[in-house]
Order: sequence, then structure tokens, then C-alpha cells
Amino acid sequence: MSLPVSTAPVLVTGFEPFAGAASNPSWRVAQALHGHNIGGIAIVAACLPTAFGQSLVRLRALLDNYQPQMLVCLGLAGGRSAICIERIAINLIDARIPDNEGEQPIDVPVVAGAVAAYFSTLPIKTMCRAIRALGIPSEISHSAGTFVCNQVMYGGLHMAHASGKGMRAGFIHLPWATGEGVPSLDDNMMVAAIEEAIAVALECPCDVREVGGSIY
Ligand code: PCA
Repeated sequence: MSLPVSTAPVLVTGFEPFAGAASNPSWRVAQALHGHNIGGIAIVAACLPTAFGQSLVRLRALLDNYQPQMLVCLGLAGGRSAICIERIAINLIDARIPDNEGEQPIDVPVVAGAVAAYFSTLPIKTMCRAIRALGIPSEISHSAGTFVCNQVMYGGLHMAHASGKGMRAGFIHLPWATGEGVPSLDDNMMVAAIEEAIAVALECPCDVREVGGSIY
């Protein structure tokens, strides 16, 4: 007898533009994947506010609505040159700039009294390897920063652990898109990379054992 396989969707989120930018590739990429079907699993996409006070409220509502089996959050990390699969989210907000509502919290926890950090529960090295196999640069990152992206990664993993429903969750930072900064990647490449990363994550409950570490 085979185990029941979940047909619950994969929720992919992107963010609103922030810091005065006109757009955010993370939402364009998520939006491009909305309605895709990977091996019978639907992808649903949603945009999160780049605002500390609203991002997790919206994420909570999305999780309640879609009951996804997997949560893949995307964000922009301008200046990075590869698709960065985040390994860890920390229970800290230290905003270098104000968010889209003008809030700039400094040295406060994402969730008061909760654990210091969560690891991604996605097979990060398998995803990284699969993206590289497409000829697209990808690396494991050991810091999702201390702004809204880290808040959402931490919050998503906190909700996943609290629900006990086994939802896997993680975060991927994207470089600037072509024409929006340097270094950059084409939107089409980023869409292909994220689709492939999700496909292998759905197939692989466990990660590969290979070097993904760095000295910084
Ligand atoms: N990047 C920011 C927040 C929204 C986004 O796309 C970050 O890295 O925190």
C-alpha cells in the first residue's frame, strides 16, 4: 500500500517593491509561476507587503486559506549575484531602512520569547544543485538579513512548526533583474530556477550531503 500523497498546493510569495524601487522581481517571479502545475501539484502565488506590521498577518491569512504543503517565499537581495537559497532565519529585526509604512524597528524579536533561529525545512542543497544544473548561478546563504525577508522566513517557519501539519517552508533571495541593477539575472531565468527548485523540493524529502558552507 502506498502512502497518501498530498495534493495540497505550493504557496509561493513575493514582495511589494520597497526602498523607492518601481518593482520587485520576487513578486514578478512568483506571479509568473501562479497556476503552474508541477507533477499534479498546483502553485499559488501571493504578494506580501514589505511592512513589518502587515507581512505576517497576510502570510497567516494565506496559510489558513490555502493550507499549502510547502511554502516558498521569495525576496529581492540587490547586490547578490546568484539565486540564494537561505538556510537560516533568526529571531531578530534590525531595519537598516524604514519599511513601506515608515516603520524602522531596531533590535526587536520577530516573535517574542520564541527560539533564536529556525532552519529552512526545504532540501536547500538539492535545490541549489538543481538550479546550477540549469546553468543558473545559485548558492546557499547563511543570512537572510534582518529586514522583512528574514522576518517572513522566521515567521513562516514559526507558523509551520506551531501548526504541526508538516508544511515545509523556506526562503530564496533573488538578485536584481536585468535593467534594475548590477549584478542581475533575467526574469525568465529566475522563473525557470524557482520552478526547478520547487520541483526537486517536492520530489526530495531529504537533502543531499555535500558542501554548502562558507567562511563568511
Ligand atoms: N527584500 C527585502 C524585503 C522585501 C524584499 O524583496 C529583504 O531582503 O528583507
